[in-house]
Amino acid sequence: MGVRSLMAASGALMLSFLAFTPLSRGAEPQVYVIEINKLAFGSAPAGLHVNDIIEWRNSDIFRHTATADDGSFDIDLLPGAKGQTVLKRPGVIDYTCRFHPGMKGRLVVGP
Ligand SMILES: [Cu+2]
Repeated sequence: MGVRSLMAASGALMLSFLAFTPLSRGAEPQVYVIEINKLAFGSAPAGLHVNDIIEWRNSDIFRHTATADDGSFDIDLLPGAKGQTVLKRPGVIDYTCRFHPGMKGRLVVGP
């Protein structure tokens, strides 16, 4: 590999790095609410980005958790309680309730 193609490769690498840097979005973090009720998570919001916030609200009569499969969050909510998660990195995060394994959801977080 010559110097020229090496420089082109590193330039492309830098561009893809910049494209995936959260600062490149230039938007303020948004807060999205996911309501939990009747033993189910409300639908996950679309268009999530790094630094956005999920506010979990337990409107059910049961205690629930929002527990990420990758360990990135574990929110424990008594009936009527709410809690927040900051999305730290891009990717797909599947989550469940530790008390009710049939409760499932998925967050898709863009850069
Ligand atoms: Cu539950």
